[in-house]
Amino acid sequence: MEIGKGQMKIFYTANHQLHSPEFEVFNGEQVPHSEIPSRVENILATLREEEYELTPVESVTNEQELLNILTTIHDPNYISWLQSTHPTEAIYPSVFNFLNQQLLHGHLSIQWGNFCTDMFTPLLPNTWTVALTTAQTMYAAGQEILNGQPNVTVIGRPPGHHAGRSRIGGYCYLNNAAIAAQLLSEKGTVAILDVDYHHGNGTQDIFYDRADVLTCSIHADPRRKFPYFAGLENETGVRAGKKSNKNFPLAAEITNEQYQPVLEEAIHWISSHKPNFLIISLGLDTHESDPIADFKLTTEYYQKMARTLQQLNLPTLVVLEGGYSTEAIGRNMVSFLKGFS
Ligand code: SP5
Ligand code: ZN
Repeated sequence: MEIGKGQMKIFYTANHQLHSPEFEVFNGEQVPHSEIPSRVENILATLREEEYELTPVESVTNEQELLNILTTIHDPNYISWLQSTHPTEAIYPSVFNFLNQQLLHGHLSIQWGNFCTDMFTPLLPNTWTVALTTAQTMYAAGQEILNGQPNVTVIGRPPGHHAGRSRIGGYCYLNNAAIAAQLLSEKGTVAILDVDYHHGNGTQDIFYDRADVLTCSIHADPRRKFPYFAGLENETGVRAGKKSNKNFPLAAEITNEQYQPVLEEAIHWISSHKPNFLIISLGLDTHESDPIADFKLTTEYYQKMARTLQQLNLPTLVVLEGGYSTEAIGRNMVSFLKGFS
């Protein structure tokens, strides 16, 4: 099936620049943050040059439905805390609450430690507003798919796939892919394929005990790279979700030629479960130029990746996750989208 530009709908978040973390903390040191507004700005500029039509999502118009979805996929305590907390400066966690099941109070940096797993993911004054707009964008994209649009792409920030049910991290706050998956799961089985360089641990966590949303991730081996504590092959799901999760951890410096057969195996696994909808968590941090990752995929390869994904012949929602080369990210996104046209 050939999909022209006209049949491809691209949404973006208009206010994403309001969430702009300055630094992350690694081993006690402040280093410049990687998940910055110029990532999405570079993509939007490149798409405009290529004359793609872009639809902005300016405001949250379905707040109640959104909150219903968000409190299904995330811990309601986390969502209500995020919604009702209004920090006036960047909050980094100081203590992580692994000691008890109670929610700890005190300074916001203590409260953030109830829900956060790392020091890469600060809570900023506008994080909730921006994350909720991206959530709205995912909701709109899911509705487009339900209305028969064959391919919808969402260019938004912050990313989502490291946000789990009640523990978030890795630059992510609300799990964007999971929002659309939850919406689509009311009408059929959903498969989420995560091709970000990093394991989609949050997405895996949210759907780990469910059969109606399959989760599959191709990523750097977590024994070597973030998120470190999830992403191995033997994580296959529990209870109703048994065998509904599949992980492909890979070595460093993977080339196009080495990636392609893994992608085909992932597609084979997905198609054997006969899903009705496909969601792609598209991280462009697998590119050879990425400053925080070490795969060797080329710009041209993303076109082949998209063509390969079309073998599944499913309504497909693509959502941006990582990708930190602010030079190459736009070209890589265009290459991917060309694979659909
Ligand atoms: C969505 C996504 O791709 N999240 C990835 C989070 C990975 N964080 C690991 C942080 C270690 C790298 N720090 C180097 C920062 C240089 N600016
Ligand atoms: Zn990533």
